Amino acid sequence: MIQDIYNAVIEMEQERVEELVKQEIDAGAGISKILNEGLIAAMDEVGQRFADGEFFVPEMLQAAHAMKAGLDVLRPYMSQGESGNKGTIVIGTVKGDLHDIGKNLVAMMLEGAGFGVIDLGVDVDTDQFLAAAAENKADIVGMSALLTTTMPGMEALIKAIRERGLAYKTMVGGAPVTPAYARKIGADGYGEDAPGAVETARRLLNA
Ligand code: B1M
Repeated sequence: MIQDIYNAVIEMEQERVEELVKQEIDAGAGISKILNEGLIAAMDEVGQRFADGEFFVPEMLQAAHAMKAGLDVLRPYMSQGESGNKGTIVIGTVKGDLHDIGKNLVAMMLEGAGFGVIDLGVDVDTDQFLAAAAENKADIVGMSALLTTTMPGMEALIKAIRERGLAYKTMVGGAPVTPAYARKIGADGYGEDAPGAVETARRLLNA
């Protein structure tokens, strides 16, 4: 049951999450149901428990490993989809920020939607983004931030892109990022979640 996946993430049982996700796929449960009601819902609860002082960093980290194990099982189903390169997206989590689960999910779904994705990982600074975007002839530079303290890294990168007169479109996202913040820092697009990021990328590139 999906509820078992949810519980296993919260209980930080990595192998059990893997097994349960496989079982649910075999039983015909939809990928988005497993993702939204199992894995993502559980991470929201983990965040709540951390905020409430019931979980600390080690628990949050282990739950993240369990979630990632589940995502790895889902990956082949999510990144197979439309073929053909609809455009190249360089994506990363901004400087000072180590959260990558949401960014990985966005990258997987963009790939599945037919975009070429260059994932720079976490803790990526402005110069690294700019170098990778130039090297890969990016159409979109995508930034993820999960901390209020690292969000300004997005604004700095967008400013650097504008100041250099570069043509890359920019897309931002991450739990604390809002459409209003995206507009304020001059981003071309915002994604609330992974499907939202795909929709935004399609709109930005008319793809
Ligand atoms: Co961190 N953490 N964490 N953490 N962590 C949060 C973000 C926090 C909200 C928890 C809380 O207090 N409730 C809080 C931030 C508070 C704030 O900024 N105001 C917090 C904190 C405080 C911290 C530390 C500072 C804790 C400490 O050390 N004292 C520390 C910072 C480390 C650092 O980055 N420098 C820290 C560390 C960690 C772990 C390493 C333990 C771990 C991350 C492991 C990893 O990612 N590899 C972790 C985790 C797991 C979380 C929570 C619990 C879960 C995040 C997650 O994976 N969510 C998180 C609480 C929460 O968000 N509810 C929390 C699931 C994921 C699918 O969703 O990432 O939102 P999300 O991605 C979504 C959308 O946002 C969107 O699409 C995704 C898919 O739907 N999206 C995009 C994301 N990027 C996008 C890009 C786009 C478009 C859409 O375009 C390019």
